[in-house]
Amino acid sequence: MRPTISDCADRKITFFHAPRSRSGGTLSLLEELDADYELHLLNFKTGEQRQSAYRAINPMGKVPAIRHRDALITEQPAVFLYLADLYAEARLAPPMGDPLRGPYLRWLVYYGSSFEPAVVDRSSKRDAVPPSTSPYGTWDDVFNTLTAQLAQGPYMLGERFTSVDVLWGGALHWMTMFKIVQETPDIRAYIDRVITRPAMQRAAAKDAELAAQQAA
Ligand SMILES: N[C@@H](CCC(=O)N[C@@H](CS)C(=O)NCC(=O)O)C(=O)O
Repeated sequence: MRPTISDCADRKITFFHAPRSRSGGTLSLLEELDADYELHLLNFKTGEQRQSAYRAINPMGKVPAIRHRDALITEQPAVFLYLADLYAEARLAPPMGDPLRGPYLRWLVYYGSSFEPAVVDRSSKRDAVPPSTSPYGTWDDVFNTLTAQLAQGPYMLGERFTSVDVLWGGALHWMTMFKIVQETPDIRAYIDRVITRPAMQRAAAKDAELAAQQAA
């Protein structure tokens, strides 16, 4: 049998992270996976992410980004897919052939391709484009699709906790905190279920420590 990526001994990645940013979700996932990584910290306050040294790594000047061997992976859904497959033994990614693989891909990609664009449009009070030309349709479509899925709980894919929940639970946590997304009882219960996990708590404490270090 050909070796898979998970058989490879060399699974250490470089993680490009800025405290208190979207890359906090990846920090949580790395903690859930008990992954081996080297941290490359960026200081948003000094605009380090927009300077040439980091642009040479990620031309978008954004985090999260990870590097594994010669490959750079950006975009949260891709980063989550890559890491959860790389550390498959943590069982946060239903494998190929598992009936949950399709829904798993769907909900990770939906987050980046529909949900975030909808949230950003809504929070910046942009004029909506016609639903048929928008990547997500309408905010109501997006929100109702999410709440209908969560109502089936306890996790996005039902009984099984996956990396999808690390992404969605963490994002809904900050989005409801900043009142960008409306908090319903199901959403609140879901967030609490996810963020109280020991690994999620450890990641939050690490992120706070890194933020404090940068502020000092
Ligand atoms: N499409 C990207 C978005 C990443 C993103 O917007 N990251 C923000 C962090 S909150 C960032 O790096 N902002 C710094 C900047 O643009 O200067 C993804 O899904 O990962």
